[in-house]
Amino acid sequence: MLGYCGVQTSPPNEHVIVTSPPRPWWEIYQPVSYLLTSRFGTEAQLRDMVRRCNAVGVGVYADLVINHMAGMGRTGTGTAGTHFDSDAYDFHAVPFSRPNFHNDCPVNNYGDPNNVRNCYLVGLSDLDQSQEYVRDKIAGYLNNLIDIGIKGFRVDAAKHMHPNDIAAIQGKLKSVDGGTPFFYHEVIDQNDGAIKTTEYTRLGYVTEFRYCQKLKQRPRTSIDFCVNQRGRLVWKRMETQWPERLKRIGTNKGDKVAFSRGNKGFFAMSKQGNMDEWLNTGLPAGSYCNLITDCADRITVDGNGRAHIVIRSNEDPVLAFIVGGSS
Ligand code: LM2
Ligand code: CA
Repeated sequence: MLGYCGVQTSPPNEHVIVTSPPRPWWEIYQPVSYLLTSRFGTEAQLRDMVRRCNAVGVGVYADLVINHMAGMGRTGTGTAGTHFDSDAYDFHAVPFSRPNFHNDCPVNNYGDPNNVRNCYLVGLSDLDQSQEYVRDKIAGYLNNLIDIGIKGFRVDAAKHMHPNDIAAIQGKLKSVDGGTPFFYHEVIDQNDGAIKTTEYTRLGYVTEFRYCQKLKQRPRTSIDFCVNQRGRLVWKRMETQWPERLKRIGTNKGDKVAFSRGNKGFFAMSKQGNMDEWLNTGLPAGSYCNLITDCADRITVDGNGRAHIVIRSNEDPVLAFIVGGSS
C-alpha cells in the first residue's frame, strides 16, 4: 500500500514504567514479561493492527528485547499490571527467576566477548540464553507473535548475546508464510571491538552502523545521523528526500545543524554542547510538540516563523516538529 511493504513496531511486550524522568522512550527496553500490553497499547490493539496491516500487504516486524529484563534497582508494576522486582530477579509472569540470569557484572570491556555477552548492559539484568528453559520462554514469546501475524523481528542488543544462542532460539520457531521469519540483528560494530557483524550474518540481516561513519565523511555535512533510536525514526522520513527538499538553516556553530522541510517540518541536532538559538523555521505560527520527547516539551513558532531552539547537552541531542504532529 502506497509503496510500503513493512513497518517495525516498538517492543510490544510488557515493560517497566519509568516515572523519573517521566516516561522516557527507553523504558520500553526494560522488559517485565512477554505479555503483550505495552505503552503503545493492549494485546487486542496489537492484534487488530497486525491484522489490518497484513490485509493491505504491509508486514509488521517487532523489535525484540530478549537480551535482558529490567534494570537492577527497579521494582514496581509493569505496563500489563505485573509486579516485578529486578534485585530479587522476580519476573513471575514469564516466569524468570535468579537461576535464569548471569551473575551481576558490568559490560565494560568491549575487547572481551564474554564480558560483552554475559555481563549487565547498562545495569540491565542479563538473561542466560544458553539455558534451554530461557530459550524456550523466548521462543514461546516469538511464536506467539508469529501466531498473531508478525512477519519478522529486529533483535535489540544482538551483540550482547552469543550467536549460537540466537540460532538455537530461531531453531524453535514456527514458520512464516512457509519460510523462516525475517530477522535483522542490531550489532553495533564500528571496527572497534572484539565482536564483528560477520558473526551474525548467518542468522539474518545485520544492521550496519558503519553506514553512519561513512555518511559523516560526506563533505557537505558533518552530521552524525546515528543519534539514537528516536532520532533515526523521525529523521528517516525526511532523510529520503535530502538534500533536494531539505533546506539547511544557518546556525552559529559547526557542530549544530538545523533543517526545514518547507513549511511542513523542522529538525535540529547538536552534536555536542548546548544549542540555544533563534532560528527561522519556515513553519506557520503555533505551538508544536517535540516528536523526540513525545511532547514532553513544546516549541513555539512566532508570526515570522521564528522559534527559540534549545537543545541541552545532557538531553536528547535532537529536536523535531511537524505541522499536524500530535498535540
Ligand atoms: C541497545 N543496544 O544494544 C540499544 O541500542 C540501546 O539504546 C538500549 O538502551 C540497550 N540496547 C538496551 O536495550 C536503551 C537506552 C538506555 C537505557 C536502556 C534501558 O539507550 O539509556 O538505559 O534502553 O531502558 C536506562 C538508563 C540507564 C540505566 C538503565 C537501567 O538510561 O542510565 O542504567 O536504564 O536502569 C543504570
Ligand atoms: Ca547478554
